[in-house]
Amino acid sequence: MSTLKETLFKKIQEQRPRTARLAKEYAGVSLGEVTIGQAITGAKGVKCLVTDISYLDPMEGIRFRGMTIPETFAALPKVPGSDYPYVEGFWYLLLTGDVPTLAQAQEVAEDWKKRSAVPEYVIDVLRALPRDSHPMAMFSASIIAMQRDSVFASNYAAGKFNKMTCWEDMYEDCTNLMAKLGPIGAYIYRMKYKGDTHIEADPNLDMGGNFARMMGQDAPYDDVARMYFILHSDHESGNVSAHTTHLVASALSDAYYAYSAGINGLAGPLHGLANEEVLRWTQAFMDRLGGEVPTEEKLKEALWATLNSGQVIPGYGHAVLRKTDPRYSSQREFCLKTPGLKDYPLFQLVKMIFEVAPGILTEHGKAKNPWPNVDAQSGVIQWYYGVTQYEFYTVLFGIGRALGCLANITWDRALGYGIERPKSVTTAMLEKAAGIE
Ligand code: NMX
Ligand code: MLT
Repeated sequence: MSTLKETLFKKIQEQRPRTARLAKEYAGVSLGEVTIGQAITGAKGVKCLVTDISYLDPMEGIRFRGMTIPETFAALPKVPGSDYPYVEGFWYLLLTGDVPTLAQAQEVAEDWKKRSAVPEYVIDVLRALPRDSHPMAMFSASIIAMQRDSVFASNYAAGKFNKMTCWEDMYEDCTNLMAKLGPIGAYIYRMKYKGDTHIEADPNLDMGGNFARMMGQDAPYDDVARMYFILHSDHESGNVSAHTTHLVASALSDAYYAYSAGINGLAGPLHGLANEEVLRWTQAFMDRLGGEVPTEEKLKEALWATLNSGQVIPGYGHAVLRKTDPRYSSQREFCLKTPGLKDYPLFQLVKMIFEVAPGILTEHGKAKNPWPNVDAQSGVIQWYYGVTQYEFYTVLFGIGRALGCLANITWDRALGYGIERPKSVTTAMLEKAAGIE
């Protein structure tokens, strides 16, 4: 049986001539124009990034290596005794484009276990931070602290940089990081919210199982973790966390510099922090109603009040999607099929918002997409299983998002993508292009 790294190398060798041919013979082919609007409002729709790891169709939603979310969950080998796949097998899929066998997924799981110990100095860094630091700041700090262990940076400093083989160092860094992020997230959680008590990993468990264990959560939280990490993994390359990671890595910065920067982008309320904001919003609203599920009228009033105060409705809208996010639908299905959760008041409210908010956003007339995104549905599941500290939710997103970001920067090195450097123009140049005197 070939290892993941051997299979990846084979795929890289197959892919390189395709990329080289496009860059050499077709570099001048246009992929479209850039408008003034795109230059001012965040380059939305500008086609200037390349990835084969996932693709986002505005109407269909995400496909991982060509597979929809239900197809991905169905195809991947499952953890024994669970209906959910190995996160490690999903990493294999993202990196190679092949669905692994059970044995291949388990081999990755064993490899991650060997790499999963969190260095003592990371614990020291976390403990030195004020305990009320945001968990995303703690998460980012722990990643950047590990830069001293970068295989890529150390070989580069030793003069061993080679364009054709440097992907291997990136692969080592990314795998080391991937194996440690779950334990680091769980450490932060228990340090901040569980009286600084900690639980050791169990060598018999997979990544999702160990994350649940180290969080102090019983089954089925292991399945929730597996589902979460896979659903949040990748959303093609233009989203803030993936793009930031890619951008920073394009300077030949190593995976630690790149992903801690990606995490900093994920921490913004328009991006990953929206899952925290959704829970903040719904909880504050429920509190005002004394914990009762509101009437539709009261809900409409609250949504309008949010909009009229100039705030966004968190968890709704999207830069690319123009329909309900299939990651939202997947988590909604999880809630609907889970006894207890199905009738849980907070889920009832989330369901009600889904029925009401798109109509209000349409009437409001600003958002191009009135439908819910992944963040509108993720917090309620955590809350139900007792993870009620909603400022922690974006860390969960960040553990999952690493799968996509780190698979992408491994391929960036393998294909030798260039340092990113778009051109800026001045306002006067825009006015001239617009024909404004
Ligand atoms: N509530 C109120 N207004 C909205 C919303 C919303 N949910 N979504 C978009 N708008 C407004 C937006 O602020 C903008 O207003 P203005 O012209 O005054 O600047 C206008 O509608 C046009 O924005 P769009 O082109 O539809 O959206 P854009 O692509 O700029 O931004 C989001 C996309 C996702 C940042 C935006 O929809 C939003 O702020 N949503 C709420 C926050 C959220 O859920 N973020 C999570 C995204 C997913 N993730 O996990 O990263
Ligand atoms: C994501 O998962 O990154 C978000 O949905 C935002 C995006 O795709 O732009």
